[in-house]
Amino acid sequence: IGPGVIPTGLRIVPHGELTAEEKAKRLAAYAAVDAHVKEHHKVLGIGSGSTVPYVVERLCQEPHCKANSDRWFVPTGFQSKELIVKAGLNLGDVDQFPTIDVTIDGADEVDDELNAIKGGGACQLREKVLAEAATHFIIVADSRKDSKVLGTNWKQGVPIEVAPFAWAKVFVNLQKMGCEKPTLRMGKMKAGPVVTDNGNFVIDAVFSESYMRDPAELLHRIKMLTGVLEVGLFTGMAEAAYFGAPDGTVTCR
Ligand code: ABF
Repeated sequence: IGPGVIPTGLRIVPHGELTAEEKAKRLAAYAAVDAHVKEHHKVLGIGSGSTVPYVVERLCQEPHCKANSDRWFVPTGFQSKELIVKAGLNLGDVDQFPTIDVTIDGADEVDDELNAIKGGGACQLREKVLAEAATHFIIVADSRKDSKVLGTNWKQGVPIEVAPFAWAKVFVNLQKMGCEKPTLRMGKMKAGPVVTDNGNFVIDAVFSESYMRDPAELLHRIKMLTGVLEVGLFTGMAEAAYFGAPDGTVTCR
């Protein structure tokens, strides 16, 4: 590390022999890059989570991706910004590139119709902006994320980014709406709430299966609550999802 370079401790991908789970993530990421990133794509959205580093790893294997080329990379948050910088790629932002060719991102759960729960990493607002800005939005995940109905495997609830001064009001709104268990997400030391890259709080809202079966309607209802900035339900956005499995296979839907 040279002068002026801040060590964040963030690695692009884990060192050493990968676990079966990590290999599954890498398979999904490589398959998505190979199928959807074309040489003429000049602006790529880079998502968050532990699967996306393998997307960056694969992109770095392509000579036309490296810095000084005319390809730009737009991050969904602090982690992906670090990935881009550490990989030596051109860092861009959505205000420079409001239209993105391809965004590749992880997910917490994906249903049969490619609706997804996202925001376990508290980046759902920027993730949704980059998904919506993209001509092609692609999800990469390991096979545990693949389910028929959202909420089957991801028990933490729907992540909702809220303005800090409005969190308690939104909390009560969610209870009245039928949310079984809203929780203000706290930091690891429980000393205070998690604060997003945008300076907001996150409420994780558990809804019963009857609500989760219609994620577009649920999204609409939550989004109407004043103080809600974004909801981690991504409905009708993904063009494809890649699921890597520990047996070395990849399923694309
Ligand atoms: C982001 O990272 C989030 O929307 C989601 O919460 C999480 C998935 O991470 P991982 O790939 O580590 O499961 O994509």
